[in-house]
Amino acid sequence: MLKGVTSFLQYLREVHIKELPVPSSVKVVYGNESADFDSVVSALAYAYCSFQMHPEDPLIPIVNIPKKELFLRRDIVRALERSKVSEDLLFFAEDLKSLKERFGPLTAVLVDHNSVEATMGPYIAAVVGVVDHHKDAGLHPDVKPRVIRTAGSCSSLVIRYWHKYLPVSAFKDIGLLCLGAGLIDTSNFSSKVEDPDKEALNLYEKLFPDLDRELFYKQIKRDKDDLSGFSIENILKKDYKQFEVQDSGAENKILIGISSVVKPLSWFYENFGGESRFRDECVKTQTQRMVDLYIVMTAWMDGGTFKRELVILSSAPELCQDIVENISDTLQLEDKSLTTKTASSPQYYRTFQQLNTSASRKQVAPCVSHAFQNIKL
Ligand SMILES: [Mn+2]
Repeated sequence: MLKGVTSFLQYLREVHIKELPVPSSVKVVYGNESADFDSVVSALAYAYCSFQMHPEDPLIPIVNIPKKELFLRRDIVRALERSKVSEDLLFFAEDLKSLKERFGPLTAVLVDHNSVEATMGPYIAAVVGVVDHHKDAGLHPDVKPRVIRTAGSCSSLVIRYWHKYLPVSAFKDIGLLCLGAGLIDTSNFSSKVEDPDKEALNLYEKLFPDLDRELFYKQIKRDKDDLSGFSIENILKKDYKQFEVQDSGAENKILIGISSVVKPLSWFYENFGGESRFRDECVKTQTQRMVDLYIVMTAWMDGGTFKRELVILSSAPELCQDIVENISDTLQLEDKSLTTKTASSPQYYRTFQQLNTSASRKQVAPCVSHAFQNIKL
């Protein structure tokens, strides 16, 4: 029996894929399009654990971004280094495409999301399992596993699911990466902690009794917040999700994009030549992504206080105005825009302090969708 994440990935590349007949229904597991720490690690952990139970039927874990974009996620890059997992062994978006081209449409387990994103539609023939902590879209009712519930980190749900079948020792080589996801998602198990997170933490404590958790958390957090040398464009690209929303009559639909960033707007203004430059970059992203509504969510610690801001822009000012009115109460938005819309600028662009700091993108995305569905067009 092969041991370790590296051996597992090497086996997939050098044996499994080479021996598969063409065509085959290749099985993959992947996280959501933001490809954040939780998504990447949940996919890797799910595949690794599954392989220990069913070595005859491996799943290929996919990091759902082009390989050249991984460098933007320093928390992931450095955590992989610490766990001695080489980037070159991982499978990325381009590998997913070539797997499909070679073997035919793929079968997938979804982690850290529970419906196939539009961009993935052409590659995935069937979903065969879901483990997630986002709002349940009610799809894939009969798959096994189908674990969709609240948890600080999806990695905790993956750990909990496989711990039903595998002994503690089976998690040794993947545990540190999963702990990293748990630490990031729950701020060192101090917020959004649910039972699955507690159970996962219990396992990590057995695996790594001597680990200084606080120190480890600080290290990962520092890596995540380290944006030195990145352009605004790259920072906005680093943690991005988009989704389409239909109104209740299914007559109109809009595409919404949300970037999450770990620095306040003032940091962008200071480091990148002022407010207008930041605004221009947001407009550029919105145009390039071809989204009707583009949102930037900032989240950071101001001294000891956790703060959030929300930037919202659109080339459809009236629609945007209506949506903002609709979400304002729930998110407790306080307008702090420096510039106002002028007759010459058809663009809606506003910045807000989001006083409801407990609402992360997980809550803001459904809130905005709901607002659009409520608007009388
Ligand atoms: Mn997650």
